[in-house]
Amino acid sequence: MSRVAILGLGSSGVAAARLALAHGASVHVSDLRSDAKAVAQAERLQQLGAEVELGRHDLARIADTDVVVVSPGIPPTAPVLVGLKERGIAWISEPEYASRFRRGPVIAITGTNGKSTVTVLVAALLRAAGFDAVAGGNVGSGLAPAASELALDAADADWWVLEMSSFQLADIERFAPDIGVVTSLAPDHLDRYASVEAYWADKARMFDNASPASRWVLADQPEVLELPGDAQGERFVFSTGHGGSSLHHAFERDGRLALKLTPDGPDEALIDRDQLPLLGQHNVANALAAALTARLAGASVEAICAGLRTAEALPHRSR
Ligand code: UMA
Repeated sequence: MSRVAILGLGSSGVAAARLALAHGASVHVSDLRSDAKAVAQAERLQQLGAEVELGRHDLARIADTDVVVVSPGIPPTAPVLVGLKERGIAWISEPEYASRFRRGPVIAITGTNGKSTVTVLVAALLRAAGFDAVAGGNVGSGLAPAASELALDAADADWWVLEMSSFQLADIERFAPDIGVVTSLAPDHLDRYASVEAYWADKARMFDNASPASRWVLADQPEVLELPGDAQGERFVFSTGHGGSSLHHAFERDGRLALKLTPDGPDEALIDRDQLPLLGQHNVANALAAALTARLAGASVEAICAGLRTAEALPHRSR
């Protein structure tokens, strides 16, 4: 029986604990909180067979396991992670753990702005094309489940579309998306990172396990185009700059969104910009990123057009 330690009793910790228990692991969960909500969550997991400790992390107990899964809200400077590092104990993020139970292709979407909208939209476009596609990961806010919930309820779906935050990418090990998307890069989370470069470096970990079969969908922004470095795989670029160029695989031309997957291939006209229900230039970029990704995943142009025409904005989210 594998022994799994889970740090943090938020939505990702609870989901990872349920996943580990469902696979017969012996599970130890701990969280510094001990408020009423934490107690209620702990009781639910205890009923499923987990050992839960609130109010502290017992380093010796955590070290005595095979896998340590860390919640994204726990920074590397947290005493528990510093203590594990001192003992030479490695840990992984919750989507890394979840993806070990995945038996099909994965699309990963990261970036500073746009990643939630693109994640939900890619899944919707793939469903419009008849695929069993599920969105999850960092999205949160009740809009999509944690990756571990997908592993529990949709392990065999045709496509997983996972939003990955820098915190989640920081602690991957084998995670290797079939298609990876970077929507944009801007300074963010500087309360946790010493520099913007350190934040972007965690996002760049998405490319760590690249193979020649990997496909990368990148915004036409210098920082984004540089992020993969010399990672293997094919690059595709979306741009809201008018007209498109030989560098662009998704673009807007004469008021219409279009794709061009190969330099010699045909333009594939999508919908008019005015037909996109999502407002604002940033959502044109999101639509182009999602359309290009869905097309690479096998959706037809017709299905993508139908999905774009009925795209819905996420409540209270601009990104
Ligand atoms: N904790 C400890 N020990 C510590 C520090 C914290 O036990 O030393 C505990 C806290 O008490 C808390 C838990 O660890 O109970 C941390 O939980 P969490 O903050 O990781 O929250 P989750 O509910 O698991 O939500 C996380 C993501 N949160 C963060 O990254 C901060 C959610 O992203 C995500 O939806 C969810 O996993 C499922 O994947 C939210 C977010 O704001 C939406 N993300 C940031 C963003 O989008 O900018 C990155």
